[in-house]
Amino acid sequence: MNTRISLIGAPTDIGAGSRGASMGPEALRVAQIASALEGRGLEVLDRGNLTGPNNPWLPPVDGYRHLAEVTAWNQSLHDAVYAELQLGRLPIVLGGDHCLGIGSISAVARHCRDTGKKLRVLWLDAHADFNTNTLTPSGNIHGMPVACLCGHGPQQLIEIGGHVPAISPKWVRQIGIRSVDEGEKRFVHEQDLEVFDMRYIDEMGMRAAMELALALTDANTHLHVSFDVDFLDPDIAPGVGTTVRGGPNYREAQLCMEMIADTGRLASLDVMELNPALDERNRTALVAVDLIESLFGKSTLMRK
Ligand code: HAR
Ligand code: MN
Ligand code: MN
Ligand code: MN
Repeated sequence: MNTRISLIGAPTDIGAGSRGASMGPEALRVAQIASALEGRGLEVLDRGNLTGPNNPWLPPVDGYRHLAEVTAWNQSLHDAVYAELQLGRLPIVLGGDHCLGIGSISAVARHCRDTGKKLRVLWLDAHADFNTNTLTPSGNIHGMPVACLCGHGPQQLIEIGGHVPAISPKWVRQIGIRSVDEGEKRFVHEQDLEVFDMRYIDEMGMRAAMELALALTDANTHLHVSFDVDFLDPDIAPGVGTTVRGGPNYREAQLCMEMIADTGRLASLDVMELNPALDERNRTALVAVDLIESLFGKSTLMRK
C-alpha cells in the first residue's frame, strides 16, 4: 500500500441539513489523526484546509440547496485530490459533509482513467445518497453524491471530473445502509446499485458482506473508501447530523476496516459528516480515528 498520505481539510457543511460538519477537519486533527497514521509507519503531510464560500443557509431552488456553493467546494476539492494522486500520494479528505464525495471521487475516477486502474468505491453510510432534485425530500445535496457521480444530477456537478458519468454504479458497493427515501429506493433498484444493507449484515454478518464487497478486486484495483461517519451506530458515534439507529457496532466496524486493510489496495479515503457541534467530548472523532488506524492495518493480533 501507498505509505505517503496527504490530509486535505474541507471545512464546510454546505450540502448538509444541519450546521457543524464544517468543524470536522479540526476535530479529526484534535483527535490526532496525523500521529495515529504516523504510528502506523506512514508519512503524513497535512495540506491544511481548502477554502470556499460560506453557508448562506437558504431554502432549495429547483430541488437543490446551495448548488453554486456546493459546486465551488467540490471543484476545489477535485483539484486538490487530483493533484495528490498525480504526486503518487494517498489523499485523505477530512470533511465536511458528504456532498464532497462528488469532488473527491470524480478526481479519483479521473486518476484511474489516466492510469488504467479499475476503480472500486466502498460507500460506508447509513444512507444511499442516491437522490436527485426530483426525488429528494430535503434538497440537501449530501443526499445526492452517488447519483451525481453516476451521471444523475446538475451539469456543473456531474462534469467536475471531466467525464460524464464519472463512475458506473457497477463500481460501487454500499455497506451499512438503513435509511433510504421512497423514490430513492426505486432509483437504487433501477440503477442496480449493489447494497449490503443492515438487514444483510444482520443475517449474513459483516464478514460475508465485506467478502462480497471486495470480491473481484485485484492488483490493478484502486480502492476508494468513502466513510460517512453516520455509518456507525449512534451509540458509538453520536456526533453526526443524521443519526440512524441500528448501525454497525464497534466490532463490526472494526472488522469492516480490517478486511479492507487486508486487501492492501486502499488508495484514497474520505472521512465525512463528522459534526463536532453534536458530539460529546470529541468521542465520535476519536472512534473515527481509531477505525482509520484499523483501515491502515492496525489489528488486534499480530497477523502480519
Ligand atoms: N436521504 C435524506 C436526504 O436526502 C438524508 C440524507 C442524509 N445524508 C447524509 N449523508 N447524511 O449520507 O435528504
Ligand atoms: Mn496512482
Ligand atoms: Mn453520506
Ligand atoms: Mn449518511
